Amino acid sequence: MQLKNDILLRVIRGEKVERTPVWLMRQAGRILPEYRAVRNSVSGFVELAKTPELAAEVTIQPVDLLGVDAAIIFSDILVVPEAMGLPYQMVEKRGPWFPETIKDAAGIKKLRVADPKSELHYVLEAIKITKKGLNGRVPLIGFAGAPWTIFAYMVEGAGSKTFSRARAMLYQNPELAHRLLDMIAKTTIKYLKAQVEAGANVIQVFDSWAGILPPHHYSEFSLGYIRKICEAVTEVPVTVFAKGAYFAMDEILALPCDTIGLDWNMSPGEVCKQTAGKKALQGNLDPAVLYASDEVLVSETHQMLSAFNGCRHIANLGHGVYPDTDPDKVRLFIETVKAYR
Ligand code: 1CP
Repeated sequence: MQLKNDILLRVIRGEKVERTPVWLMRQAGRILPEYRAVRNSVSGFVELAKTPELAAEVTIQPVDLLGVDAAIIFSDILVVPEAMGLPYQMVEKRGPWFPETIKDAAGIKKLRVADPKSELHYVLEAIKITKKGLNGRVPLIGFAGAPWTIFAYMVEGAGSKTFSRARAMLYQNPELAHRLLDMIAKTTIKYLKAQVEAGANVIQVFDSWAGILPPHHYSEFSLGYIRKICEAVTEVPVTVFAKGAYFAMDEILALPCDTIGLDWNMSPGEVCKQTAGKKALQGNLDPAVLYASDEVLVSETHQMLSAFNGCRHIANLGHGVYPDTDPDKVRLFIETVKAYR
């Protein structure tokens, strides 16, 4: 189907655009009272994500209520470990928790490379329903975690400031770590290809915990697997968002992907020069700017937009929108981007 608003895709393809496209990481859910209402009608996040009609409804909400230029499918990166045989729970106000974690070869032996058409059918169904509901209004972004970030949760068992157990395995048993990373990467490739087949127009790979690795480990245990994903998913453009990985920017820019996501510690001007127009850049406003006065919010947004001047830019935050952000501040951010020339 022909998209009515394809400005995001045009920037990615390197075509001329009349303004900067804009969407927000973690825009589906979190901040909208309309999301809360749907979320409260079920037992929790997992039931919501596994009910395709409802997942589609909350995916479309920010398009109607905020005016963003793309939708992102409502799901989580942790559906992948579950599909491989390691289930998670979402603990209210605490985040994800895995009753079992991967400690040794015996743990890996119990896992499988998942078949997304059966184990992740609910996400694919949600994508199909979302596409119908969007009716071509904006593109739909599919996503997955980068293998390193998924590995970190599977070994650690929950969110962590240090992910010290996950990082310990890289020193104690690198061969085992590679075996697990390889299984995650294989599952992720099948899963992303299935998302594209179901209707995703763009794919984003979230390496949320890139920044906790030393550079040599980041090259060895993360980038190689992201590269495999980029090489395999050729049907639609791929965005790589590696939070905190400014130390690896040269290698990230050399990936066969279309767009690079920047967090707010990264310098748009420098990366812009380095890309030399070969890739689109996405980001990178500090999400805390959305707590500022309207005046400061507008001026910070203008500053961010001008820092990307001269390169192909998709406006976004440098990480997910914080849950206690006022939706009116989000609207002001979006309006400011759309009005900027
Ligand atoms: O954009 C959207 O809101 C769509 C849905 C979405 C996405 C893209 C959710 C729903 N999660 C994600 C990605 C995700 N999940 C990432 C990558 C992006 C990022 O870095 O923010 C990560 C690291 C997770 C893992 C996760 N899931 C966390 C973080 C835990 C930690 O280590 O600190 C948490 C708190 C969740 C729960 C979750 N995921 C999504 C929602 C709506 C929620 C809240 C659960 C609830 O409503 O009870």
